[in-house]
Amino acid sequence: QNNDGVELAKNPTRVKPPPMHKVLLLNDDFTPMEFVVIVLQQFFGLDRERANRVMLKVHTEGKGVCGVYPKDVAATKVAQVMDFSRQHQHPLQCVMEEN
Ligand code: TYC
Repeated sequence: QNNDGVELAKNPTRVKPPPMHKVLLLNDDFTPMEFVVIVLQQFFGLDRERANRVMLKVHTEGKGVCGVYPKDVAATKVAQVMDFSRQHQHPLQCVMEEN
């Protein structure tokens, strides 16, 4: 029996939480700082101060973590940010990586 109470013939009992994935923004020379701050607030729930801090980290260090989520949630965030950036004709890149 796994930890959802479901009987399983071969699958091992799930003992670990689902693997988490970082969502990162990458720096570029063209996307306005203000647009990145809006993305961080709108899609990652950061307040303006935290959003500004993450944006400046990406700007100076090349990349920065927006949040850490289960795989499907992380993939949705990446797709939403990429769509939003393209709609506004900015080259902003959002990627995910497993922890
Ligand atoms: N480097 C950009 C600029 O100077 C700002 C920027 C920050 C772009 C973070 C992308 O993920 C990014 N306008």
